[in-house]
Amino acid sequence: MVDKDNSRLETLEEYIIQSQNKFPGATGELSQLLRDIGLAAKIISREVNKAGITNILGFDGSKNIHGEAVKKLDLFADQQLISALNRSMITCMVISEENDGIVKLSSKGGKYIVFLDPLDGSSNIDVNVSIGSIFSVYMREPRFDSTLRESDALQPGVRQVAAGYVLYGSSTILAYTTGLGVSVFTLDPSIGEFILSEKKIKMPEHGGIYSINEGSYNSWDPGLKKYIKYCQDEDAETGRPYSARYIGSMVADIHRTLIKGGIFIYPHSKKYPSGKLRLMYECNPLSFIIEQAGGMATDGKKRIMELEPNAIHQQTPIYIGSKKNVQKVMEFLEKHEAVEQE
Ligand code: P6P
Repeated sequence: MVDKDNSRLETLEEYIIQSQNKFPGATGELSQLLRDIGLAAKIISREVNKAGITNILGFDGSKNIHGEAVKKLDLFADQQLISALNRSMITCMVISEENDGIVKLSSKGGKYIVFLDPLDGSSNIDVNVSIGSIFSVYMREPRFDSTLRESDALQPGVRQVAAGYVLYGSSTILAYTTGLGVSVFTLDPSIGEFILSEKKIKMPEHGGIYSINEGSYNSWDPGLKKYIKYCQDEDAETGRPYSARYIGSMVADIHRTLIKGGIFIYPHSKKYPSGKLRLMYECNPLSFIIEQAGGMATDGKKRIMELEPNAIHQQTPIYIGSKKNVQKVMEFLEKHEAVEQE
């Protein structure tokens, strides 16, 4: 595709097909799944961008499995993504934040399982702050058992075959990886196409931004308190004091971290003893993206993508971002855990 000044523009569809052509054995099914998500993202983007003038803001009166009031746009996004995946008959089931159990699709033989956070950060919808959709794709295991079970979906993040997010912000962008680096596309609403803006993106090895909700300071581990104090100390050589940035929408905070570097932290706390963010449809997919861009993601001790899931809505603490920043916070956590154990 070429622009009016004859410059080469690569659409998401073209990029997916070209990437697939590098694998002679590829069946095209994963490509189709990614295109399905791209289509749903365009439809959701249109609704998000006009939400203020249509009756789609606000709550629909129900609550999700986490007891959080469900907003109308959450349900709209969930429906659009699930119906797009259902139409192409290559996904056998979806697990989504908006549904308590597994959602079985028409194709019982579909080879993929997809986890979704259809509209992450939805508490920000009413105040026009960026929100996002997150997806994580696995091969169905065992392959051909006719009965679909939750246990088929409980696979560690290292088994993801694809993952990504859509960020509905000042522009709508889609970032995804299939394990060969991270590609970022920007939606051009005038032509309704996602256009390639970055491929094989590499994040800074270190960043001068820390991102955490400091409202829960009193329930943090001592090591984390000391790390945040370290970030705030003056030290020109290490670029401190760092800047504090917290949007309260994980996709937006992670996208900034991907581009500018730094660290995003959601620790366990008194209110969330196991952490607030969900392993399977927030932490694993975003960890896949960040690791593919050269970063790191742990729960404070273990690599996020090696955590063995035991529930589809399981929560976990997360420390994610530039490698040097995550390594530094883990030093503080380990050092102060050792002190506590003495
Ligand atoms: P808090 C949004 O509700 C979300 O799930 C993530 O997108 C975000 O990072 C986090 O929760 C914000 O939580 O407790 O800081 O408001």
